[in-house]
Amino acid sequence: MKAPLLPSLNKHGFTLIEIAIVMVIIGLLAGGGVSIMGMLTQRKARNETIDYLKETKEALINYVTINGKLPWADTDGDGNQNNNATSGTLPYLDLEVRPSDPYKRVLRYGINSNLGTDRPTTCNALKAGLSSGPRVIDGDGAATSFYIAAIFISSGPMDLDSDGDVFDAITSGSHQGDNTDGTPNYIRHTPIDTFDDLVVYIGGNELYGNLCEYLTLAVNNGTGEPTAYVRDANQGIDLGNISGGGSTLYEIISGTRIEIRSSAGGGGSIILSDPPTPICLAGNGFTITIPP
Ligand SMILES: [Ca+2]
Ligand SMILES: [Ca+2]
Ligand SMILES: [Ca+2]
Repeated sequence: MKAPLLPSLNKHGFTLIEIAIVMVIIGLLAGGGVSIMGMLTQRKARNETIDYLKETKEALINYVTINGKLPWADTDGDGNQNNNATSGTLPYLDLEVRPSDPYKRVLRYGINSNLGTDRPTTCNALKAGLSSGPRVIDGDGAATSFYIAAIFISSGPMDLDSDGDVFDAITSGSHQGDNTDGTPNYIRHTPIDTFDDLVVYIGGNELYGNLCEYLTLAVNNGTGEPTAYVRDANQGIDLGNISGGGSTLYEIISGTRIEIRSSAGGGGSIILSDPPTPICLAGNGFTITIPP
């Protein structure tokens, strides 16, 4: 018996070919849906990471304003800074921010070693200009590295350069750097096939404006008076000494406690002056006079 010339019809009147075509279309739609969902989920995680980095930066700037210094890095993973550690993970407990990014990893964190001690050391280093510590190359700018005050990095979701560390390096092209250890410099870059880290850094000038206010102190020593020693009691150092009849200007940080003493190194006794010391100075300028 011969096979029928027309394709067989089911009870709804669709040919098998029509059903097959519909099945393929449904399959394509479902597959596309999955990949769109995946893309949206990835974008959501990336945006949440950018928000987390912004919160972290705000917390760091506020921490510096309150404490006069950056927190050291955390090197033992307990969330608290470890003294004198310039690279490690974010000390999230000291900063009072969430412990990890949306990828459930703690941020990498590095600072300039001069900015973790106290306000005078930090401000003196910032005023002089940073000349050591972590450096970064920014993929949106010149291919030259520059010194920064602090840097914090999310690894992003992947170890895209497949070096066994979820932080990535860019080792070819005009902008190169390595976020696994910041050697010779860190790198901020838009995502590429081999790099998906998210990087935020704080420059010296940005920190300076939030932290350091200087004033000029004039000290006049009366004619015939013995040498007077001008002491910064906050730092425990002599700013200088002035012989009788002399006058000197000092640039000091607002809030510094000044003493005028009869001997070097905090020795001797307080010398009578107008106004009397010890005194805490603030404002733009100040004059202390030792009467003859
Ligand atoms: Ca710690
Ligand atoms: Ca990565
Ligand atoms: Ca990597």
